[in-house]
Amino acid sequence: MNTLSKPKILVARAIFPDTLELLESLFDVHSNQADRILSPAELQEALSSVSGALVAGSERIDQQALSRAKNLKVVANISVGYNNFDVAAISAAGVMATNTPDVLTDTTADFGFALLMSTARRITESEHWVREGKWDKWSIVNNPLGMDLHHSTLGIIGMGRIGQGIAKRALGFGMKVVYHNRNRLSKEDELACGATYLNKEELLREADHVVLVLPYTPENHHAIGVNEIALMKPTATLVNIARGGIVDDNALAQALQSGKIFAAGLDVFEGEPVVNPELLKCRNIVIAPHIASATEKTRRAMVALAIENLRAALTGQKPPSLINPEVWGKN
Ligand code: 8YV
Repeated sequence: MNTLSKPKILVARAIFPDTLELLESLFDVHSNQADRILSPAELQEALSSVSGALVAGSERIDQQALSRAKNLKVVANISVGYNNFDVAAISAAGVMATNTPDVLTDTTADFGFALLMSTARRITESEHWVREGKWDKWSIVNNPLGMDLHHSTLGIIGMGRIGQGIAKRALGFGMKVVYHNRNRLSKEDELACGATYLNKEELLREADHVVLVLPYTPENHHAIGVNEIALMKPTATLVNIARGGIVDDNALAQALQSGKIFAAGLDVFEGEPVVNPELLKCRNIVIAPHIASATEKTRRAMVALAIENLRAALTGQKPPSLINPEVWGKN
């Protein structure tokens, strides 16, 4: 293939250099290795001349972004969650949309569990305690005292692949697992996770630890706010590895500051990468910068799957993780 016949694609965020080289052998690549997030106008401009685009959660793909994208056939998200996509607008434009499920399930479930442990056992707070020179204040009752995970009740809201992965890890800790999900799991899947279905209110009342792994949709906006937090135990922890906006961050900060719940572990935030200053004031919080899928092996696997989706779409094959199959074969 000479350069002129290669389809033109956009790589909207920096990717691994060796992967970029591979892409350049297949496509005429316009990449953003500088990794400055494109403004909506820049994204619209960049999409106007390409057949495919590799994007991430930082790129909002909606009617405005697509308004000049006359040749675009596929937008491939390097992410399993796709709340950055207006799928209806993408489908209306006849464009295929893809995501990266499965390849990040175990890494993300590991991280969910790590954040849960770190939150319940106050690991980052303890580190600050040591760095502030307070170790000499050690006493039986004056250490940062945490909450046990083993033999406690874990409530998982959002029981997809990652939620189920967390449930399976919890079994090793002898935890009782309860879950809430849009659709109840099959008996077989419930058994494999050792998980019991509860409605959301029951779960919030019963759980010692609540982990959020549900997709962000308009219905799930502030699914955890003042009223939901009020149902939780004062000794409970809340972990969010799903999306910012599912939790009302102002309400959470207020609850953490007034001791309505014990602690929170957050990988995602409303308006990230900015973190609500009231949350930053809380000592009983573990903060991570949206790193649940961040191991090199998994990020490479996500990029590889996104590329495979893009390559398939541009060579007349059905992409392996097509979100909007109704568009398939129509563009
Ligand atoms: C990504 C994620 O790192 O896959 C997801 O849904 O949240 C993360 O794995 C992030 O969305 C980058 O696009």
